This record gives sequence, C-alpha cells and structure tokens, in this order.
Amino acid sequence: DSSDITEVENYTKSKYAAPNAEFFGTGEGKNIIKIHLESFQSFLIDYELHGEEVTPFLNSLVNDQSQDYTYFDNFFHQTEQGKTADAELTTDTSLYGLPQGSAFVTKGDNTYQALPAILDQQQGYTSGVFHGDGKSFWNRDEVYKHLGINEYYYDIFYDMSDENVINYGLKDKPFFEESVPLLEEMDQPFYAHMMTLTHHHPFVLDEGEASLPPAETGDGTVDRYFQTARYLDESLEQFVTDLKEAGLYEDSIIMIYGDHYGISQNHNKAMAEIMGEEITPLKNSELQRVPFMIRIPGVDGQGTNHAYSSLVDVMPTLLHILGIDAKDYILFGTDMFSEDHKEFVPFRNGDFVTEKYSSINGIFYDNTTKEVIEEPTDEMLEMKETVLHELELSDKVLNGDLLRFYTPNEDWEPVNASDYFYGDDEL
Ligand code: GP9
Ligand code: MN
Repeated sequence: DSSDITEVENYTKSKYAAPNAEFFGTGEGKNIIKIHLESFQSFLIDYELHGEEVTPFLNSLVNDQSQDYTYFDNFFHQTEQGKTADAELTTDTSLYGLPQGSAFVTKGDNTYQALPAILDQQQGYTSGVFHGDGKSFWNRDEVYKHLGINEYYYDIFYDMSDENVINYGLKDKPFFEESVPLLEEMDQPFYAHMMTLTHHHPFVLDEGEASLPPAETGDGTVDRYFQTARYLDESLEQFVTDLKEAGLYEDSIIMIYGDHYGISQNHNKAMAEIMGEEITPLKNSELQRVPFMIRIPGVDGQGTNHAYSSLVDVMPTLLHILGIDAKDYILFGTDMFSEDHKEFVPFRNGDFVTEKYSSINGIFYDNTTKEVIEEPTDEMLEMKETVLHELELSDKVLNGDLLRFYTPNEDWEPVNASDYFYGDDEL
C-alpha cells in the first residue's frame, strides 16, 4: 500500500547522488542512440586471440581518446532469468529484475515511470526500440506500452529472408544496415534503442561470416564466442560509419552497453584456459563486468573511468546528462558521473561487489589479495544489509505495483498503455 512506497521513497532519496555540474544538461535535446551488445562481457575488450584483437573497433573507442568516449571498466550487469529483458527493464527504470522469472513477462502491466515516458513528457523526445526478433518475445509488445515507448520496430519491419537470419533472428549486419533509414525517419530528438542479437548463445555464424578462427579450448561455446563477438564488432563499426553518413553520429549521445554474460559457469574449465587462471567464485563475479561507454557531443571523453557501477545507474546518469534532476523519481541507481555516486554493485542474488571487497555466497573476499576475509568488519556487514534491503524494496515496488501510488512531480502524467500502437497491432 502507500506506506510501502513511502519506505521505498525514503530509501532511494537517501541514496540519491546530486548531479556533477560538468555534465548536467550537456546532452539536452540531443538524439540518444543506445546500443545493446548482446551477451558481451568486458573481458573481450583488448583481449587478443591468436595474436589478434577480437574487437578492434570497440577497442578503438576505448583507447583512442580522440573518439571522446568515456569507458566504465568496472561496470557490471545485474540480470537474472529475465536476461535481455532484465537489462532493458533496469536501464530504463533503475529497478532490479525479479529474483525469478522475468518482470517483463509477469509485471508487464505494472505502472512504470520509465525513461522513455519521462523524456517524452519533459523534453518532447520520441522513443523507439529496434530488434530483429518477433514482436512478443519477452512480452515486449505489452510492457513497452507501459514504459511509454512510442515506436517499436521488430521482425516485420526488416528483411527476414533466410540469408539474413540466424539463431534467434536477424543478423546484426543487416539489422544495423536496415535500421539507419528507420532512424532517419524518426521525429527528433529521439531516444533509440538498438538491440543486437547474433552474439547470443550458442554463438553461431553462417559459413564464410567468421573473420577470426575459433579459440581452441575444445568447448565449442567458448571457442565460437570470440567469432560472434568479432562479427558484432564489425557490424557496429559499419553502423557508426552509416550514422556518420546520415548525419546522425556527431551530434548524438551514443551509449553502448553489454546486457549480461554470454559464458555461464558451466564453461569454467574452458574459461580458465582463456583467462589463464582458475575461475573461482570471486573470479566468476569479476567476469560479470560488461562494457558501458558513452559519448556526449561537445564533452571531452574521460578515457577510462574506474567507478564501480552497474545497469541500475544508467537511468539517473542519462537523466542528469539531459538536465533532468533524478531526485524526483524512484531510482535505485545513482549518476555515475556524480561526486556522490554510490560505488557498490548488488547482484540479483544478494551477492555484491565494491571497490575493495566482494561478498559472494555469504563469503567476503579481498579484491586485491583475492583472499577470504575471515572476520568481516561492521562496515562490510552493514553493506550486506543495505544490499539485501535495497533488493527487497525493489521487489516490493514490482510485486505491489507501488508506482501506482507515487507522483514524481507536478509535471508527471501517468502513462496510458492504450495510447500506444506498434506495427501490426489491431486498431
Ligand atoms: C530475444 C533476445 C535474446 O529477443 O533479446 O534474449 P536473451 O536470451 O538474451 O534474454
Ligand atoms: Mn541478452
């Protein structure tokens, strides 16, 4: 009931991190192109296989300062069974996915105060999601209406002929190629979410499409992972070239992130060979890093930013870049550019990492020595309580549909799902 939302509000407002004046409002009115790198883990960045870079294009964004990206190298995913859908939910609402199942599926009709709706109401943005899979996968065609997503481009908008399709759907190269004209048609400013698909388990490509030989661990999933990552890297490079040609690159905010791991713990043996060290529980948590990089037009890139950060932090960060104060909203993350950014990363199962130590399966580890901390300090134990409390509050919001009872500010208008229509919806 409404007393629960007050408890949540008190918590998120006490966690709030005020904007950094250097960044606040710098991207106001700019188009936003959010690029989802399917199953992409950060260990791929600058990794060399057979003496070759696996992802030379992404590496160039990270390493070449003149590209003006800021790369967060301690950024983690927080997804559970909802996988891609959890990453979508978390980046657009700053809520956690559920401990089991997918909130997109089971809480698709909830009230949300999501980024697409806020940007539309506050600054007239048009939002769109682009994805070469069926309309209703992960219940997207329903939940998107509750998030206030204006346009949804799914398989019927693309050329899904046999040579263009593999695994779950459209290959990333035709996906990006065919998306550029759709982007050019959108009303501006837009908030566009490009969701790739080819670098997805079981990581398969068609004959002749791999430009890198597989790894040689003997575990096919791990060995092919590098080849589809290279394919994704190539598709992204072409997309950037095409955006530049269309005049949509230089003056847009470009945000690139990985949604979740691609290699599960079932592949620890092969991964030990790849990483050159045993995959301990601590090492496994370190491998949950996914890339986050952002380019804001007119703002110098910082190179690599080491702040501990995660998917929940994306929405408050973006709000502040657009000059919208995050403090009115129920958000579990904090602005990554803020001086007051909260540097702890809860995972969905209650484990968490901080800069100095991690808590995994009830055991604390020193991140530097990798040793077990036999006697955790009070601060560590309190941090664990905070993490569990935070996750519990997020679950309360979803399970009780609590945003029904919350009014962020005078400007806010509740989203009416029946105002939204996508593609072949029945009118
Ligand atoms: C399906 C795609 C893959 O449309 O988003 O989802 P995942 O299996 O990663 O959740
Ligand atoms: Mn995914």
